Amino acid sequence: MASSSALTSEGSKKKPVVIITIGMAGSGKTTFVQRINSYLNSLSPPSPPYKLNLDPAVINVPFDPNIDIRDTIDFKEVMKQYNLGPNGGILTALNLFATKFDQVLNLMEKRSDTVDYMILDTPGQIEIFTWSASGAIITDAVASSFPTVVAYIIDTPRTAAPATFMSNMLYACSILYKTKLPFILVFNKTDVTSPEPMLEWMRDFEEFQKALTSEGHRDADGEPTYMNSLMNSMSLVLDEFYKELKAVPVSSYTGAGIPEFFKAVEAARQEYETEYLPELARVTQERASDRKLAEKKEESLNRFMKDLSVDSKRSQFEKWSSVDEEVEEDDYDDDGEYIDRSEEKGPVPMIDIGKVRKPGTAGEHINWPKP
Ligand SMILES: Nc1nc2c(ncn2[C@@H]2O[C@H](COP(=O)(O)OP(=O)(O)OP(=O)(O)O)[C@@H](O)[C@H]2O)c(=O)[nH]1
Ligand SMILES: [Mg+2]
Repeated sequence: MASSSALTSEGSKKKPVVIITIGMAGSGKTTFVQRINSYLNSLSPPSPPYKLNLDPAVINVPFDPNIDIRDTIDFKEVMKQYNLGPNGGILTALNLFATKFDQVLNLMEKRSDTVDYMILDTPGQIEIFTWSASGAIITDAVASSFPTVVAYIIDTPRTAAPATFMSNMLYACSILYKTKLPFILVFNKTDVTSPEPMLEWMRDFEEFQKALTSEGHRDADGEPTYMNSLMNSMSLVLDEFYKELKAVPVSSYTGAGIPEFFKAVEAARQEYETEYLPELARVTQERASDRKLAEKKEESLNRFMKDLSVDSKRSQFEKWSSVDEEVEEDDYDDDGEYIDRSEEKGPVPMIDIGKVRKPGTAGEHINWPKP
């Protein structure tokens, strides 16, 4: 049942928000989905989400998915049949699933009146979803039908070092620019490691510089190494990126931070409506006018080709008809017999030599070669 916050100003039901969980292998995506699922079920009134498992290789799913890729595709069979390794198998399974995604979207549309959230759990290997055609197809299809937000799950304990933090952020940055969707950085596993230093690095560029320096990226002369310079420059780029983002610390184990995560999701819904949707409409219109222009070009080209062929037919015809006219009076021979020219090939101008030789005609004085 839809909660009151899920109603539009006209009192009708708002579309559910789709949360796509993406993150490095083992960052806690599946556990996070399970945690938000139990949180939504514990609300009063409960708001059970619609859950999709897109990981074909997972053995145990702790939540009960409404749609499970494993029901339609046997990932081990895909590996066998296509002679693939585990990652190729997962990628091919996802590609096969994407070909039927219109049906999945129909099922989601059917349930959209009864749920407030739809959650997608993605495969462990992040690049399989983020850099594959099928990942893009699924993301674009969902985002063009529902308000959609990417929850980028960060393994906080494994991201505590400045270098790993930066590479994780660069990855997040690339996904943000690829999907252009509202983006939430979810610092998971905060029960193990506090994300505070990392949040400080995001707020204050100089703090990150300090952390880099204390890591000791200096050469024998005490000068920063090329690695340090590279990281310094990249951190400047990322500084811009951080301004676009909301970061929420959570623990999928204890449930800490989950209500804050849903506040960020509500803000992301607004962002989707004010920024993503108009951009989507603009791109769609641009594509439609590009298509119209291409159609118009093709149409005028076709017309031109048609005219050209009509012209060439006409000129052929005129050639023939002028010849006909020319020989009209010569269609009969001297004995009044009709000359059968059916064996003549093509519009070769025909001259009745016999006639021009006749005395008193135009060719009277011509010296015709004697046979
Ligand atoms: N301490 C702690 N451990 C967590 C938390 N969330 C997940 N884990 C553990 O992290 C490990 C990986 O969790 P998963 O939920 O399977 O991670 P995943 O990102 O779905 O993994 P793949 O799908 O294989 O990439 C498991 O051992 C979890 O128990 C958390 O908030 N705190
Ligand atoms: Mg998982």
